[in-house]
This record gives sequence, structure tokens and C-alpha cells, in this order.
Amino acid sequence: MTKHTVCRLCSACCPIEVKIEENRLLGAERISFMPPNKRLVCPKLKAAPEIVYSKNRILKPLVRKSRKEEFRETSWEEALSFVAEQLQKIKDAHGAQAVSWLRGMAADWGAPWDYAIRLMSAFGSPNAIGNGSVCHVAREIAHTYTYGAMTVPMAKDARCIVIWGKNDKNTAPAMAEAIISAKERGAKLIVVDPIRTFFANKADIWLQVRPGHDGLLAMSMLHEIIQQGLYDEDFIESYCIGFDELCDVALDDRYRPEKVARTLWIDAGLIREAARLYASTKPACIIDGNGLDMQLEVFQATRAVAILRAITGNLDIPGGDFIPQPVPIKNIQLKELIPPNVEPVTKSYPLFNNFHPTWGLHAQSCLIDAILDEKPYAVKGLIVQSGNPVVTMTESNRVSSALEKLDFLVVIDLFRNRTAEFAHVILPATTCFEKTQLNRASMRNSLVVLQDQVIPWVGESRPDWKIIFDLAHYLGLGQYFPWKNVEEAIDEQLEPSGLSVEKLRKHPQGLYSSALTYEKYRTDGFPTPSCKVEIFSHRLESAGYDPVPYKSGFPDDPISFSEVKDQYPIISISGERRNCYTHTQFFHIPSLRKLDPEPFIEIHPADATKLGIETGNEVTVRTPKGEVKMKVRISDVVPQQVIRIPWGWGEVNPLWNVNNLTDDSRRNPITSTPSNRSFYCRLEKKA
Ligand SMILES: Nc1nc2c(c(=O)[nH]1)N[C@H]1C(S)=C(S)[C@@H](COP(=O)(O)OP(=O)(O)OC[C@H]3O[C@@H](n4cnc5c(=O)[nH]c(N)nc54)[C@H](O)[C@@H]3O)O[C@H]1N2
Ligand SMILES: Nc1nc2c(c(=O)[nH]1)N[C@H]1C(S)=C(S)[C@@H](COP(=O)(O)OP(=O)(O)OC[C@H]3O[C@@H](n4cnc5c(=O)[nH]c(N)nc54)[C@H](O)[C@@H]3O)O[C@H]1N2
Ligand code: SF4
Ligand SMILES: [Mo]
Repeated sequence: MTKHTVCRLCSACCPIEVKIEENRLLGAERISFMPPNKRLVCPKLKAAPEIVYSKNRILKPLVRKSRKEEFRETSWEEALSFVAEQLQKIKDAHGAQAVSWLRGMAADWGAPWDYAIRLMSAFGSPNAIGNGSVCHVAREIAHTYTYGAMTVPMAKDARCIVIWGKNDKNTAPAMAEAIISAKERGAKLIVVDPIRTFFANKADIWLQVRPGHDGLLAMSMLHEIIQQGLYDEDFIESYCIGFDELCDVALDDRYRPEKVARTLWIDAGLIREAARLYASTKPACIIDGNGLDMQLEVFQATRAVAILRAITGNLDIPGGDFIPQPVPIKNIQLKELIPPNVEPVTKSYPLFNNFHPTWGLHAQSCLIDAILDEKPYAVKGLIVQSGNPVVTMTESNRVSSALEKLDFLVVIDLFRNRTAEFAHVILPATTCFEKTQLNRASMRNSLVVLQDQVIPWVGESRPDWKIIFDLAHYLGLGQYFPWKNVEEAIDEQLEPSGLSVEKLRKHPQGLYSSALTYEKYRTDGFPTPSCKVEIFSHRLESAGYDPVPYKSGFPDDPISFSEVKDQYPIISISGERRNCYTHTQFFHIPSLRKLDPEPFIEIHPADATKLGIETGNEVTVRTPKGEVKMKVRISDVVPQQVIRIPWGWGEVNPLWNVNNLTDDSRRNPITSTPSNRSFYCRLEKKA
């Protein structure tokens, strides 16, 4: 038998067709518009049965009274009543806000995340915190401040595509296929990436930007476009505010390509050529990615890129950058139950906290501050759902100390990851194939897709929604979770849209809540306070930030440890996603590990010669925060003076954890984002 659903083994959320026999998952394939011989194959999805039936999965709740004891298997009843008792104890002694929820990437953004937020609200704590400060939310807020939403690049129909800090070949196969197909039809391709990626190799222009300097590059492209008069005058006149101020800033000599070329490590002629190609080929879209995230400059750099889209008239046109039509769904977060005088631990980032009524809190570093430094107050109990913060959060040493300091830690996961070693209770979750939920995109884009359960729960694992609903009952908060099953909860949330689980099941490829339309701004304006594209943002000005990006100049070398770069002269790039792994996941799945058995730091041949390093040598990478020891591989995909450290391997060996090196003391003032992505370091060869 075959069924349609959505894969959630990574955040790409591909529509898939699964093969099932006698309730067992036998295999799965992506659904794609490409002819079968041209489709990109996802190794993780191919390994789905191995992941689902892995012998390493936790299949029963595990409990221990203290960290000195071993875990013992127990029933759901005992585990959940123990969790409820311990959380209540913390609430009685320190207030509900001393309990926090932390979610990683896997259990899903969007609709399912609402259940955790709702539970925390009913409990009385505002602290339900996601990891968006290091993922796309920091970028999303910059789009939103500019034109009211995060755009969706319509690459398949574009005539010019800019890939800005994204590696879709490994991270989002559907988008990669759209780029390949557009390219085959003759679309121009510009890639902005310090690394020679798959698409950089195929690009018409590759801008090998210096890590962390995208904002400066975008300003110099704006300089060229304005100077050459290549902007869309009619669109700007009717739909933008602040173009004159932008001209004053961008035309300043400090953003002239010749002036910034050395800093950016890019030839001025190439910057001008890329700017002209982008601005004069319509429609054009910009696919921005995680290369802009995890940078100290994420907010204003993304704004500068957003303004490129706007002034060239590429917003909300076919083949350009689409403004999504949000689905009207009910807000079920119950934030009104949180006592009004209780502020979240993330309160020092108000613009980030309040930018969207339902996206939740994402300044995750503040949680570690609250546990370790008890500022703004102490957090004593934590539930980690679908995350592995010991490996994935900035400055792992701080994170480990924080988790150790907690009075009580619950981990909800499929596997006993490094974070689970600090837990008192581990609750076994199901994989994405064993649960029904609204797909994450279903809150933002018009297309609503159901991720439907296709096989029964394995062992005694339970879907995240059920764990949350049941925990609510054990906490005496059952009245707020009146639904008998997740279908009822989804139907209540979808009610304003006129959609339902039943309708979605009849249309597994998804349903539109409203017909897709372009150029909505002509009738509705943009979803910003002024209803225009806010090149100049009064909201940012009144909060004390540059209202036009980089009005007060681009900062000098805005990546971690630049102040001590005489001792740490090499820039490290972290975070390459290989297509066989998702962050810290799947290293123990044999068929996937075979594809990429061992991590290697990549170093440019010229730097290797200088340091007397050969492929296979073991090196120590050091920053003021810690060290990583790994073998090296000489490779010219990285530029000189840069190394690339593989990502996620800290799950396998703590000495391979790139977040031993990262710095949580410098953060973006709006989004709290640290520079996990790139930082200065030093390389030492083993004597
Ligand atoms: N230095 C550096 N730091 C980074 C990054 C980087 O590139 N460099 N990347 C950042 C980014 S963008 C992200 S998104 C984060 C990722 O950070 P995390 O979300 O912490 O990373 P994962 O390894 O994906 O952890 C997911 C955990 O969820 C479990 N899991 C999988 N499916 C489910 C499920 O359905 N339910 C439950 N309950 N659990 C499940 C997995 O077994 C795994 O243990 O890391 C960030 N940190
Ligand atoms: N296979 C797989 N797929 C995944 C994931 C996974 O773990 N594995 N994770 C999912 C998640 S949570 C996320 S957030 C997405 C991320 O997906 P992407 O946004 O595609 O992230 P990366 O693969 O890290 O690619 C970012 C690109 O930015 C480049 N880069 C690094 N530094 C800079 C810089 O300073 N400037 C510029 N312009 N570029 C830079 C990198 O070289 C890289 O090519 O992937 C999702 N998909
Ligand atoms: S890229 Fe692979 S693992 Fe990620 S959602 Fe798509 S099919 Fe699943
Ligand atoms: Mo992410």
C-alpha cells in the first residue's frame, strides 16, 4: 500500500509517498515535478525504515530520581506523574516562570509548537523558547520589518536566481530541483557564498564573500544599482517609503564597490557585474539561507538583501519573491493565562519577542543566562523537546553547566542524545511517520498540508502532541486540552480557514485556503504599519537602531574573536549540512554513516603548505572558548585564511563539537544571534 505524507526528518518538509505493508514502513520517495531520472535522491529518506526501526530508539519512558542513579524503564503513568510532581514543586517554590520549555528543530515549527506554548501558558510560564535566534527566525524578522512577511523565492519561473548563503542541493531538494530546472531553461545564476558549493560551480557569477560580511556586499550592490538607475521607479514611487534616505546611505563613498572590494575579498568589477545582472533581469528571485543566520549582522544584512528585492520591483511577482498569504487559523496559545506581571527570560530582546503574535520566543541564549546567572530570574526546571542543545547551542561548556545546574530536566526525544545524559526523565517520542500534525508551512503560506500518520507508534513511544496533552492532564490542566485526539485539535485550529483534517486527508498534496495571487500590494498594500515597503523603518528608528541598514556604517569585522585575531588568525566556518545527516542526528544509522564515515576539517592548499599540514593529519582548533580535535583534508572549496569544520559530530565525540569553540558573549542586539556560523580561531598541528 502507498500513502502520501510529509517527511520531517529534516526541516525541508518534502511531500513524500511511503510504502507500507502490514503496518510496517518499507520505504519512501519524494514527490517531485522533475522526471524520475532527474530527481534528487535523499539518502535520509531512503534510510527511513532503518531510522524508524533503529535498535537505538527509546521505546519506554526512562526515569531516575537523581543524576547519580542509572535510568530505569517505567510506565507512562509513573513517568508523567513524576514529571508533573517535580514541575509543580518548582512552581510552588519559585513561581511557574522558573519552569521553561526549549524546543529544537525537529518537532516542528508552526502549528504543533502551539501545543507546548499552550501548556506553558496554562501552567503560568511565559518561557516556551525555540531555537530561531540561530535558525531562520532572525532572518524572518528582518524580512518582516521590511515588507511584512518572509518572501518565498519562486525560483522555477525566475530568469535570474541569486542564492545567498544557502546550499539547497544538501538541504532542500525541491528548491534545488527548481533551480536546476530554471537553469536548464536559461536562467542566470548568481551565488553568494564563501564556499565553492554545488551551485557556485554552476553559477554565472560566484561572489566568494568574506564570512560575515554580506551586509556590506548588499550595500555595495545597492550602491551600483542606484548609481546606474537600474531600480524600478514606479514601484518605489507607489509602494516604498525611505528610498531617498536609502540613496543618501547607499551612495555614500564608503559603499562604493572599489572601496569595499578588499574588505569583502571580491573584485569590484564582479560586484558591479552581479548587481547589474540581478537588477536588469526580470523576474529575479533571491534565495537567502542559513549563511546569513548565526551571524552578528543577521538582521541588517538581511534587511539590505530584502531592499534589493524591493527596489528592483521583484516583490510578489511570478518568478520573483512571493509574499505569502497566511492561512486564517485560530490562535490557541492561551497567552492571556500568563500573569501580566511575569515577563519572559528573553525580555531584553523585545523587538524579537514581539514581532509576531504566534511565533513564540526564540532568544534561546537567554535561557542559559537565566539558569546560570539567574538573570532576569532563575530557571530551575526545563523540558527539552526535539533538540540537542549540548551540541547545538552556542558555547557548549556553558550549556552543559546550565543543564547540570537544573533541579529537574525532562528530555522528549527518539534517541538518548548527549543532552539526555543530563536528564531526570526521558520520554520516548515517535518519528514523523508515526504522527499527524499540520505541516509547519501551513501557518504562513496558503497551501495547507497535513503530515499524516502512516504507521502505528513503535513500542511505547508516543507522538509529541500526545505527550503534551497527557502531561497537561497530569498537571491538572486537562481543561485546556479538551481534545480526544489530535484531529480534533487541528480541526479547532483550522476552523476559520474552512479546512479540516477530513478535507486535507482527501487532498494529501494540500489545499489552498485562498487562491494564490500575485501583486496583492496593488489592492491591499504590504502587511507593514505603513502598508508600504519600509526601506526606512520608523519602528527601528524609535527603538534606537539604524532605520536604513548601515546608516551608521558597517561594523569592523563583525565576527566572534575579531578583537584577538592577531592570536586567532584563521576564520572558521561551521554548519555545513551533509545530505545524509540532520544536525546531530543519524550518525548511528549504518547506511548513512557509510556515506560519510568520519569528519574532516577542510583547509585551503596554500594554508596547509604554510602550516606544514597534510590530509589526514590531526589538528587542534582553538578559540578563547575551547577546542576541537579532528583530522584535516586539503581542499580548495574553502578560500585562503578560512577553514570549514563539519557540523553535528559533537554527538559522536565531544572533541568534535564545533560549539566548544563558539562565543555566546557577543550577540546581535535585536535577535540575540551569536556568530556560530563564523569566528576567528587558531590551528595547531599535533606534534
Ligand atoms: N555552530 C553551529 N551551531 C548551530 C548550527 C550550526 O550550523 N553551527 N545550526 C543551528 C540550527 S539552524 C539549528 S536548526 C539548530 C539545530 O539544533 P537541534 O534542534 O538541537 O538539533 P538536532 O540535532 O536536529 O536535534 C534534534 C533532536 O530531536 C530529536 N527528534 C527528531 N524527531 C523528533 C520528533 O519528532 N520529536 C521529538 N520529540 N524529537 C525528535 C532527534 O533525535 C534529536 O536528538 O542548531 C543550531 N546550532
Ligand atoms: N541534510 C540536511 N538538511 C537540512 C538540515 C540538516 O541538518 N541536514 N537542517 C535544516 C535546517 S534546520 C536548516 S536551518 C537548513 C539550512 O539550510 P541552508 O540555509 O542551505 O544552510 P547550510 O547548508 O548551512 O548552507 C548555508 C550556506 O551558507 C554558506 N555560508 C557560510 N558562511 C557564510 C557567509 O558568511 N555568507 C554567505 N553568504 N554564505 C555563507 C555556507 O558555505 C553554505 O553553503 O537546512 C535544513 N535542511
Ligand atoms: S530533504 Fe530528505 S530528510 Fe529532509 S524532508 Fe526532504 S526527504 Fe525528508
Ligand atoms: Mo535551522
